[in-house]
Amino acid sequence: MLIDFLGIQKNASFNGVEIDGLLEFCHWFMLILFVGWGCFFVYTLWRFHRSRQPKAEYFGVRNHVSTHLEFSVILIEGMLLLGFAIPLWSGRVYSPKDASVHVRGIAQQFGWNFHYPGPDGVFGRRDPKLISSNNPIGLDPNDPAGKDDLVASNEMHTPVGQTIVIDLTSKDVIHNYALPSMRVAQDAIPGTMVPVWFKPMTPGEYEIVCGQLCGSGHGLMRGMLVVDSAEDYKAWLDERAKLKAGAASIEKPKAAVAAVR
Ligand SMILES: [Cu+2]
Repeated sequence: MLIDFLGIQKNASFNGVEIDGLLEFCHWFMLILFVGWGCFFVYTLWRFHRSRQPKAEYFGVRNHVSTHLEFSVILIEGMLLLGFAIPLWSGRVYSPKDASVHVRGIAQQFGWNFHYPGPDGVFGRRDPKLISSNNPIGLDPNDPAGKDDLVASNEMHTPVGQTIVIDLTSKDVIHNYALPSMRVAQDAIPGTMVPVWFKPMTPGEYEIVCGQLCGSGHGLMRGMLVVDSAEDYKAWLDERAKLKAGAASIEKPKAAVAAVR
């Protein structure tokens, strides 16, 4: 395949198959155009060299071959746009109804926080005033919906073969959630919540990078997407829930001691 030769990361998602198909087609089309117009250019250099054409020709081309060629190119480009690119784009911008995993991605200088709603499937309330080093997304501890929520930093897990929706936002400046192996890239903009979806095809670890120059640590703003089997994903969620329960039980005695003092 041509795009393998160009060094693009290998696709690991179902949604990426169609995107790669269009990329492949466009690159072949551009290669054919490049070679075609390149040959034409070399031909004109040879044909209109001063030894063959000592006097300038003021009337130019008299037949309509170039006009037909131009219209053919416009037609193919129009077909590419209307027949392939716009349908593909419209499929990317809707939020799928069959999503089995719904996550929130909260970007910050310079890292990623992933917020899972927990077994109840409801995201707990967040308040920017509650943000601290222990509570990077400002989750409200008094909201019952947030009791079972899980927050992971720079590590996102998903089950393989399921549709994943991630709502993106940012705590500070504009970042970009770029996941080349899933053929996903979406800006994370403060004050908005923008959904993006993908469907992982192959288990493994994939790099999440920031695709928007966001400050001095931009190059270090990397996360990891781990695509697990269904069992491994459940085990990871259970492990995170246990870690959260453990951290809460450490926090409580501390608070009690502080209250006594
Ligand atoms: Cu960034």
